[in-house]
Amino acid sequence: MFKAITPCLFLVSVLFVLTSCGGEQKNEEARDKAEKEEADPPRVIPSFNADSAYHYVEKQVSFGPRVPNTNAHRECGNWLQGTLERFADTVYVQNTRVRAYDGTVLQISNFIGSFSPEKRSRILLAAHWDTRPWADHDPDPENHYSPFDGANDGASGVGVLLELARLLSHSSPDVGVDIVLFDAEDYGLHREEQGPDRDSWALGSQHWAQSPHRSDYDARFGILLDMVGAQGATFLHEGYSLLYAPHVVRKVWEIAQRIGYGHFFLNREGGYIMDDHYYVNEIRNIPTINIIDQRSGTPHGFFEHWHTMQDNMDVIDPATLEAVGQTVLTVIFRE
Ligand code: AHN
Ligand code: ZN
Repeated sequence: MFKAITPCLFLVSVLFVLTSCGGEQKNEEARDKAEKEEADPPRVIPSFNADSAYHYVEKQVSFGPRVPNTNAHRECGNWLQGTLERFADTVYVQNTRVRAYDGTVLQISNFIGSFSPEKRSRILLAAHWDTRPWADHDPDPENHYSPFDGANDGASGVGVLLELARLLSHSSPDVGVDIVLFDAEDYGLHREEQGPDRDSWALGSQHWAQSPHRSDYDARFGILLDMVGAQGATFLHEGYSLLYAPHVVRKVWEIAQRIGYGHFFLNREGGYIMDDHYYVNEIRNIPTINIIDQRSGTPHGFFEHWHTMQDNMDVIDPATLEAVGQTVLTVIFRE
C-alpha cells in the first residue's frame, strides 16, 4: 500500500514543482520587464506643435529687426534667455564683443540651453537669432541699407528650437541635448561693399567654436537650422554637410522621408553654404549638418525673399516648421 502511493505522491510533487517553476519564471520575467521600464521607460516621440513654433517666430519678429547693437536685439536676447531658462536644465550666456568686417564693434550674445547636462552622449542643435542689418537683395535699391523682419532668415530656426525646448522640458530622450542660439551670423559682407567675404559671416559661432560654453564640450553630431519656415521650402544635401557629416545627412533625410516629409527633404545635392555649421565642423570637429532651404529658381539659390524687405511673417508656413521640427525630434528620440 505504501509502495503503491509513493509513485503517485512523487508524480504530484513533480507536477507541483513544474507548475510552480513555470509560474516563478513568468513572475521573474514580468519583474525584469518592470524593472527595465522603470530605468528605461518606453520612449514615446512627442508631437511637434507647429502653431506653438509659429508663435515663437511671431514673438521674435514683434521686437523688430534683431540687428546687433540695437534695442530690439537686446530685448529679444533677454526674452530668448528667459524662455530657455523656463525650459532647459542649465542655461549659459556668452557675452562678447566682436569686430565686423566693416570695423563695427558688435556686442553679441550666444545662448545655450542644456538638457540632461550630466549625460556624456550629446546632440547639438543650433540656429542664428540675429537678423541682417541690410536688405541688400531687395528689388528696390532704396532698401539696400534697411533692416528687415527676418521671419524666415533667423526667427524660423529659433522658433523650431524653442518648441523643441518646450517639448524636452516634458520628456527626455536617451541622449543629452544642447540648444545653441548663435548671434551675428548675418553681418556678412554687403553686396555693394568691399571687404573680406569668407569669415565675415557667422561671428557668434566662430567665437563659440573657439571658446565653447564648457571647455571640454563635445557632441556626437550637430544639426543647424537656417531658413526652415518658408512656404514650399526644399532642403537639399548641403555641400559642407556632405563633406563633414555624410552619415548625419543620410540619417536625417531617411527619417524625414520615412515619416512623410519627403516633399521637403529631397535627395539632391545643393551648394556649399558658409554658415554656422562650417565653424562647428572646422574648429570643434563636431560633425554638423545644415538644414537650409535651397532653391534652383532664384538668382542666389535661396528662397525668393532672401535678404529683402519681404522676409516677414507672410512667408512663414507652419507646415514647413512642422516638417523640420518633427524630423529633428524623431532623430534625437531614436539616438
Ligand atoms: C553666404 O551667403 C556666404 N552665406 C549665407 C549664410 C546665411 C545668410 N544664412 C542666412 N543668411
Ligand atoms: Zn541671412
